[in-house]
Amino acid sequence: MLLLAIGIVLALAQGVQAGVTRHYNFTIQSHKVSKLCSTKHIISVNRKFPGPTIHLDEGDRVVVKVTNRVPHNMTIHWHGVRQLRSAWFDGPAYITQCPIQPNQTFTYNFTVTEQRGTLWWHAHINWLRATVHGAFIIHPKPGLGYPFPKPEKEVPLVFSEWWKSDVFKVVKQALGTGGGPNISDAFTINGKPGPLYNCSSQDVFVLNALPGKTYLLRLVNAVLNTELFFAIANHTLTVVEADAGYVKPFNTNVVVIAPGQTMNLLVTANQAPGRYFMAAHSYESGQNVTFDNTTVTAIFQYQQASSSSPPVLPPLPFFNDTKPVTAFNNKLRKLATPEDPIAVPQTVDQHLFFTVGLAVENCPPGASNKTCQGPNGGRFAASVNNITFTVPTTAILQAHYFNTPGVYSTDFPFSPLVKFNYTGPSLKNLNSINGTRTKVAVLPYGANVELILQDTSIVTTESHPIHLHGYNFYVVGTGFGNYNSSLASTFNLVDPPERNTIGVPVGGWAALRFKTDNPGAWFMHCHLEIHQSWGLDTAFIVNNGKGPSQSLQPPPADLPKC
Ligand SMILES: *[C@@H]1O[C@H](CO)[C@@H](O)[C@H](O)[C@H]1NC(C)=O
Ligand SMILES: *[C@@H]1O[C@H](CO)[C@@H](O)[C@H](O)[C@H]1NC(C)=O
Ligand SMILES: *[C@@H]1O[C@H](CO)[C@@H](O)[C@H](O)[C@H]1NC(C)=O
Ligand SMILES: *[C@@H]1O[C@H](CO)[C@@H](O)[C@H](O)[C@H]1NC(C)=O
Ligand SMILES: *[C@@H]1O[C@H](CO)[C@@H](O)[C@H](O)[C@H]1NC(C)=O
Ligand SMILES: *[C@@H]1O[C@H](CO)[C@@H](O)[C@H](O)[C@H]1NC(C)=O
Ligand SMILES: *[C@@H]1O[C@H](CO)[C@@H](O)[C@H](O)[C@H]1NC(C)=O
Ligand SMILES: *[C@@H]1O[C@H](CO)[C@@H](O)[C@H](O)[C@H]1NC(C)=O
Ligand SMILES: *[C@@H]1O[C@H](CO)[C@@H](O)[C@H](O)[C@H]1NC(C)=O
Ligand SMILES: *[C@@H]1O[C@H](CO)[C@@H](O)[C@H](O)[C@H]1NC(C)=O
Ligand SMILES: *[C@@H]1O[C@H](CO)[C@@H](O)[C@H](O)[C@H]1NC(C)=O
Ligand SMILES: *[C@@H]1O[C@H](CO)[C@@H](O)[C@H](O)[C@H]1NC(C)=O
Ligand SMILES: [Cu+2]
Repeated sequence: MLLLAIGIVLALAQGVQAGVTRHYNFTIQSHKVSKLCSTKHIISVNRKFPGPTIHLDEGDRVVVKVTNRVPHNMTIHWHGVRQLRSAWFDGPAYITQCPIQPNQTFTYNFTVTEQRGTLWWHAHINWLRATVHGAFIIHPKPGLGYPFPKPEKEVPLVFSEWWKSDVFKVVKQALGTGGGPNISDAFTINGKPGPLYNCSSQDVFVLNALPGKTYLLRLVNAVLNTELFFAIANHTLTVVEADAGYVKPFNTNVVVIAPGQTMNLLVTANQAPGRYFMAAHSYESGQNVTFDNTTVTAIFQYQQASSSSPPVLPPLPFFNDTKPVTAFNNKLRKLATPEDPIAVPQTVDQHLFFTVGLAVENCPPGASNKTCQGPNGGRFAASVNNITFTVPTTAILQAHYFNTPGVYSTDFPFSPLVKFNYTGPSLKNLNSINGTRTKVAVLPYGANVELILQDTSIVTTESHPIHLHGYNFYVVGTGFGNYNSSLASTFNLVDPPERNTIGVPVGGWAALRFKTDNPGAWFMHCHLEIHQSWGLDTAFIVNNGKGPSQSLQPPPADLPKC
């Protein structure tokens, strides 16, 4: 017994060997939850909300057997994991795989290399990610530490959005009426809304802090439809990582995090012993958009603090205040040290210019006006380069690999066919939908791509958190108004942040660069769930390069069928 204990201690001291396999079982179940004076069934993994945290070391293999025990189709996406040559396990429904149908299983099986930090996993079908999500933590390789002092403790803070009603009803109603979705009733931190809501005084996440110690907070924004401001009363936050990429540490009082994004912060318990709120509320940049304006809280509680003292709330910027967002995002700089190298493409082989924004579909002839409650008696939609994406009924990756015709077309325009003043006066009267289509943009292997994402004012300008699957990109520039190529001279090609999700500035643009070193079919979409449903999506197909090391692996035998 003693020898065994010594053996375990030695094994821990030496660190687990890199390249081990981490096994998880995910059972998709429905379970009853009481929150905010009401009870409902939610769909979750292993009856946990948020779901289990995945832990691994860089270089490990992750094997997750997913068993679907609910009467809904399911897929799981490993958000931000590059899936080098293993696109089959990326997860977006009908892009890389057909869904795992009720009573079916599918085993996700992939390695995680050249990445470390906080990422997350979530369902990637029909708003199920509302309750099916969790943190995905990649620890540095054994023996390698952090580029900052080792924290006392590491604490995931997973933000999500809570409706008292069933989320299926919320999306069904929005898509049925053509109008905006009903707003949520609360946000939660690690599944708990905190005491500022009705019937929630005890339903709060508490971080117990020791005076003088430093904590690593691993933030995950799993919220569906709004970006967030976050702060801790009276405490300075040090940002050390964004989207699993180290950044040059900087201090801030407030953090901005969009759905899909993750961020690591250090906070030191250096204030008078007490109880301090960690709080978040919406950053909503769209005009005339109704949104959840409530405040979610958790408590940063010092060991000696009296539990009777009411915690103090931090000030948060006003909901539509873009200035602190710009200031925050402009501070993000990749660490870019010999241990954390950077590879920004310095030249460009392929220029892409994509408009992203909301749109209006004219009320279809003969349709009831009950189904046309969007702007100007039409229906809300969204588009990229004026294409409203239609999700196919066969997975694009399968169609690509097996040369199945008729699933998608390859003529996604590399720049808008109609040029206009993208951020000028609202174009509400323009029917901005050019049919709904499954068009993809095909890119060769090994190309240096520059992608300009340009917000539009067709309905309202708005910050869109655009997520690209299978890649990280360098954010080499952002700005307001319309992009033009003379702005390329202002790009940061030295230490731009490397991300997988970028909040394109409201009424502005973001310039991204990446190298097409990962073959497959890769979804790109707005991570505001309602915008994704409205078609603010597209996909890339990146062709194989030369030889097996530049080619997609064959599909797994248990890949679900449509
Ligand atoms: C997963 O489930 C299988 C079958 O029930 C079991 O044998 C295995 O130990 C489980 N693995 C983990 C990591 O829980
Ligand atoms: C799934 O399996 C359960 C138990 O075996 C069965 O009751 C249920 O009808 C099955 N559901 C479907 C959709 O096949
Ligand atoms: C996972 O993939 C590896 C490499 O292809 C393979 O050797 C292993 O058997 C797979 N494991 C499972 C559980 O499918
Ligand atoms: C703590 O923060 C609150 C709210 O911003 C502020 O009113 C108070 O003065 C701060 N206290 C200290 C000691 O800084
Ligand atoms: C917002 O609503 C007001 C009042 O209905 C309207 O005058 C204005 O044009 C709207 N703005 C946008 C950008 O839709
Ligand atoms: C939130 O919105 C509601 C409804 O529009 C409004 O009555 C309330 O004052 C707002 N609360 C805050 C904190 O802005
Ligand atoms: C922000 O909201 C306030 C109050 O709702 C409004 O008066 C103001 O015009 C908005 N600012 C912007 C930039 O939209
Ligand atoms: C919807 O259509 C009905 C029947 O055509 C009409 O009576 C009603 O006024 C319309 N409602 C709106 C809000 O336009
Ligand atoms: C685009 O619209 C904006 C806002 O109305 C205006 O200031 C700008 O001059 C316009 N740009 C062009 C090129 O027309
Ligand atoms: C989008 O396409 C539709 C249909 O072809 C066309 O009427 C509209 O002018 C286009 N809008 C834009 C902004 O390109
Ligand atoms: C609409 O789509 C059709 C077919 O793809 C294309 O020929 C046409 O140029 C598009 N129109 C606009 C305005 O984008
Ligand atoms: C589940 O997916 C299958 C395969 O794509 C599809 O035929 C079926 O209609 C889907 N079921 C639901 C409830 O969406
Ligand atoms: Cu969006």
